[in-house]
Amino acid sequence: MITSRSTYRQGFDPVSIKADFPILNREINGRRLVYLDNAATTQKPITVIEATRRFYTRYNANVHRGLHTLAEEATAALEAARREVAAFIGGVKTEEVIFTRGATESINLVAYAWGQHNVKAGDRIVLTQMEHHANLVPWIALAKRTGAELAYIPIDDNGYLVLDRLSEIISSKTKIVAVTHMSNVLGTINPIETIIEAAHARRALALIDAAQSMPHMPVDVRSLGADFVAFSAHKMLGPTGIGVLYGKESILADMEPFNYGGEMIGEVTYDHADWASLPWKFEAGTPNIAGAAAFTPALDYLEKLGMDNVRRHEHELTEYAIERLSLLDSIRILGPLNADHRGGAISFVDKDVHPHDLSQILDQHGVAIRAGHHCAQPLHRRLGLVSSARASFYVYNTRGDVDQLVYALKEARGYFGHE
Ligand code: 7TS
Repeated sequence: MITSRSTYRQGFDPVSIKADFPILNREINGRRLVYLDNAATTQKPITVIEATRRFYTRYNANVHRGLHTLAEEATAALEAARREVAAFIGGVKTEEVIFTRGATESINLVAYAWGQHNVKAGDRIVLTQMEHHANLVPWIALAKRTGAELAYIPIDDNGYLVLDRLSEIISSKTKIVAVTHMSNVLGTINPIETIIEAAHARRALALIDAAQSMPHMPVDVRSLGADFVAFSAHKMLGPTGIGVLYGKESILADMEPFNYGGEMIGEVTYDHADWASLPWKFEAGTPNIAGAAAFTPALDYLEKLGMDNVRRHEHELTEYAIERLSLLDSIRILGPLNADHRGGAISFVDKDVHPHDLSQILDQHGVAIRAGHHCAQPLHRRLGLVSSARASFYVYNTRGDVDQLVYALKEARGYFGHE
């Protein structure tokens, strides 16, 4: 049962939300599944699962090519998803919504299709010390190809960006500033408005990695003024294999394509081709039509809950989890301790038990968390760590889930002979 925006207090009930997610009925090792790996991927409500089934049982066909009923319905589903995304992210034009395989591909698209033609030797690419590899490695590769340099906005020991030297780091040589909105390790919500403004003051572009923010809080890309925004459907109740690159129309219009082939062309001869209009110029080949068809109900679900309510629920849960985890002396939480400044991805280390061991013992208690470097090796090194454990929340998580996490952490310590 989902509720309208206005009835948060009476209506936002994660227990009844749980009932919409069949997988959450599973038992793992004889315990109720407590799924706390939402920063990696979220579970899917029945409406998303049904939409996938409906696509393949009712109107599977290729898009933009056929004139038969199924082709028209499949095309309509793809374009309806695009309209829904455009509305969800703040009312942008559909020309500005490009479907990709996910946030990773969205960022690679910019690093190639924009970067290759706009970044040259001696230019600067600015990132932060807390980036996921998806918003790091494509830029390292671009810097290597072009001879550009990389510069990093540093973090402090509490997991906040240090902005003191921002106008120095974003120098006049800077061509793009690519920053995560919410860290997948620290949970930190970054002051991206300030960073976008600083980038624009130097005539640099700003790319926002919204893989962790778009699913968890209202994000209005138009009012932020970002030039590019990347995110993935699978982290926001939708299917895997589809994501979005938002780009300002004027910038996308000037860019060369990323991939070449069918679907993205205007007119082709044996020795010449020109490109389709936006957004199809960037969507070569058969797109993930089934994915788009199932992305729409995921966005519907979040819209009905209301993104303000989603944020409020996770804020409350994060506050509770930090409070409970802070009572465990052996645990060090990474990132801000104030839930106002962070999302619900909480990474931590136990002074005695390795994150992989924690994760395995927690699994014995039905609790799914992540252990490792979470695709942020340089950040872990900066924190003096190799790996960490991470619990991350979503709409269906409850205080009971946090209690089960804390209980299982204590059990894990006991298993290894610690108090
Ligand atoms: N950016 C951030 C901030 C992320 O957290 C992730 C995925 C990505 C980009 C890449 O998204 P993808 O859908 O293209 O893979 N983060 C994680 C994680 O923290 N654990 O597994 C995937």
